[in-house]
Amino acid sequence: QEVHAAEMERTFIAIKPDGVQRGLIAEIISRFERKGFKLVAIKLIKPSKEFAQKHYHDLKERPFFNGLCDFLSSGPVLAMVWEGEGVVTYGRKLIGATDPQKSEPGTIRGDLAVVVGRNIIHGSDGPETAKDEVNLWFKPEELVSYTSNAEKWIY
Ligand code: FUP
Repeated sequence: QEVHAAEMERTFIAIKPDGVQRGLIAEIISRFERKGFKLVAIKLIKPSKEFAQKHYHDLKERPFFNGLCDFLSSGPVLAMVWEGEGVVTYGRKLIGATDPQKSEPGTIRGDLAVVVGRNIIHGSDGPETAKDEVNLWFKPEELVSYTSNAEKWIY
């Protein structure tokens, strides 16, 4: 079945400073890759606190906002865009519940994290947020459109 790249859903996924420092990059990328999602953008960046505040603007009234922004800007973050059918919702499933004490085993946070303030990964929570976050973290020319050989065996 032919599926055109232009119709394909995209989501923003970031490995936070704790995940990078703990050496979990390959483990996490591997889970998205093996599922059948396609990597279309990736870069390692150390966000400023101001940038972290933009990323988490929806949470600015929450008591943990300041600590959260300090944390996100405390070290390198691996920013990515993943593409595939249902990738926004299924990406959240792969990631697991926000609080790793509540995430199921088998999920990234369930298997690899212990506390909510160090939950190693971010994933957009809906299609509109995904568009906003992709635009915040990436320039259009950083997104790579291509056909992967595996696609005809996935779709
Ligand atoms: P999620 O979409 O799963 O990343 O969760 P939220 O957008 O609700 O929260 C964003 C981040 O805030 C979480 F990843 C961790 C942090 N957080 C806390 O530190 N304490 C809380 O009680 C809730 C969230």
